[in-house]
Amino acid sequence: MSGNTYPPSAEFKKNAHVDQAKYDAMYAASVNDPEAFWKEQMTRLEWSKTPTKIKNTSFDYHNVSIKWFEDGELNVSVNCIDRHLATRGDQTAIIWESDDPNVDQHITYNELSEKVNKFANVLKGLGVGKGDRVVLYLPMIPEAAYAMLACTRIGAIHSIVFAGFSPEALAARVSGCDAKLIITADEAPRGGRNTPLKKNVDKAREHCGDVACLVVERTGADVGMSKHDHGYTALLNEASSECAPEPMNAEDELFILYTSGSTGAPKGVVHTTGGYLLYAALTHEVTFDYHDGDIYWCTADVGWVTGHSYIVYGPLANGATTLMFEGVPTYPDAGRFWAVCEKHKVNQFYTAPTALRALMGQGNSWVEKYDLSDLKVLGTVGEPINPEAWNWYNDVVGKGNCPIVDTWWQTETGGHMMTPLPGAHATKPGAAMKPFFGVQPVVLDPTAGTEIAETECEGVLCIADSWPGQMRTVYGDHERFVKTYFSDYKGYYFAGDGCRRDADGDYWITGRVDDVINVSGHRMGTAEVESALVAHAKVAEAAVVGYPHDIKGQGIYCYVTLMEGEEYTDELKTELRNWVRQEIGPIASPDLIQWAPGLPKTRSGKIMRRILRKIAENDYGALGDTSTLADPSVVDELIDNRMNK
Ligand code: 6R9
Repeated sequence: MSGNTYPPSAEFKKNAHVDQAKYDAMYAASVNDPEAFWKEQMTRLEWSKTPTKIKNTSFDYHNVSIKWFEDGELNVSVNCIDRHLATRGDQTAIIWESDDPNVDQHITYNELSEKVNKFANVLKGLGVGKGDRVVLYLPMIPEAAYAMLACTRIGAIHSIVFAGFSPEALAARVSGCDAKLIITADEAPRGGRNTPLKKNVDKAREHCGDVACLVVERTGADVGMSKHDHGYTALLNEASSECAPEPMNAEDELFILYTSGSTGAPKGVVHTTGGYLLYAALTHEVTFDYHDGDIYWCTADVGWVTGHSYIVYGPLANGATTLMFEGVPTYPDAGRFWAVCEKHKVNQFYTAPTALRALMGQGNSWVEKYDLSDLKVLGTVGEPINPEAWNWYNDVVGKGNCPIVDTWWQTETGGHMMTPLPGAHATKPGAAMKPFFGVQPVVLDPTAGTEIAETECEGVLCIADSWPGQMRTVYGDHERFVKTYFSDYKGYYFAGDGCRRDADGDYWITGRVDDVINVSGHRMGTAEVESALVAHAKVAEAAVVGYPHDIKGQGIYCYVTLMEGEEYTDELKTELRNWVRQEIGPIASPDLIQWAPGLPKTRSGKIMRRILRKIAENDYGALGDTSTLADPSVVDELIDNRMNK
């Protein structure tokens, strides 16, 4: 099953931070003596108080507790800005590429410092202090990075809500963390169209109450300001450019980021200051083989964890030049990614398989038009990458010269957990390959919950010990944290993914083993879409599953039962699609709705999703045992419906 392997070139290996021998030695050190390993690594950060306690962690179900560097003190903005000023004040920190291909901006570390200090004073002026929560609902503009860093400067905790989420979803997150302030923009230009962010905030406040709002003027549109609203530019112009950094304990909360799980509403994943930053910085340097002077571009949005760790915190902690892109891959045309790579001489490029699949379908000429000779390393994240897309990335984009790092990780893990290192490992199309330093993956038998000892095996992926970037808790609900990640397989962190280990001991992620689906690299709980559907007055019941989708990886397949007497019409399907977009956001828009006058249920009333998944996949031969169903004829009816669609 291993297929072709792609070793790094001799030249690449020669210049790489980590080659095979170094990886082996460092990995062994990191798991044999984590205390010593991380004590040495922590010196890559600047601490105002050096930690003496390194690791204090327990995965014991009765007492899950994760602390790293717990008596250390530091400030994230100092690490991402101040300590670079003496040596690289005039170096570009952020290259901003606007939605409009004719507009860009280079922001030096000196300029970043000035903006962040001023922004921090603006926040203080609005009454925000240490420990307060601030929600960011912003386009991909430099002010998003300024806002994040300004929060860290004063010890406020940010919670970013992706600008594609609806007012309803925004309101839930604002209330969920009891935010003191929302930072937004008038509008968000993307792909030539403007999303009315400030108007969305106004709608959200109908649900979550009158939280104060700071409005960045991105397009200058007239958005109507109430007494709860403040214009950004005027306040920034008045603010002092000096704001003393708040010394933070390593375990003080840095940010909250809501993410979907298999049950219930999204959870507020909590990351803390020291361990997270160290892990983001180390992984950024090692995984991408980032060298001083390189131009690095991650195409994610800061609304997702990838944007947190690999647009802002990791790169800036390393004094890197990080590119931030406001637009979409297909605007003004399908060559945009490659045009930006050529224009800014990008060396490391990090994107999602879904974008590659979409661009692959547009033909090679879009890539071939541009000079991509500066590219050195290519990365992917967010979902399994199919070999076709991997090969296209390797051959057409990388011209066979750029190692591909397929990075497996999660919002919960803070940074890369498994990935090939570009100068160390011969990559395999679709394999996440090797654990990062300090990460101890195990493959468990799903039912017995025991570790599988054989090298070649398949099962559920768990992690046996803590690493510094690990989430610490679910905001306001430690019990949920324990229940979600430590109760199915006692003594381990359960990631929710399945995996295969091949004969060489390399890891392949096979996808989620729970009710989470991955749509265009966006993670979604099927339960969230179901609860949006049943909130519609005409819907009695809904069951949502993923099905294979050529571009998105997985599409959203909804089985819907209507209230007694309602009519099953095509118009209603459209109405339900729009309804879900409004409840959650366009990313949750159902791809297929199938009317289901009956759903397959066990006698105890549990929906048999396994069967629904198979029907959605058009795979009727493998429905398995249907004898426990209360009414097996329901299945035939669903299959008939599916086939007649
Ligand atoms: C960083 C991020 C996490 C889930 C994760 C897994 C899937 C991410 C992957 C991958 C296969 C990869 N996933 N990277 N699957 N190969 N390289 O995406 O975080 O949004 O929390 O999603 O994404 O299923 O469990 P998040």
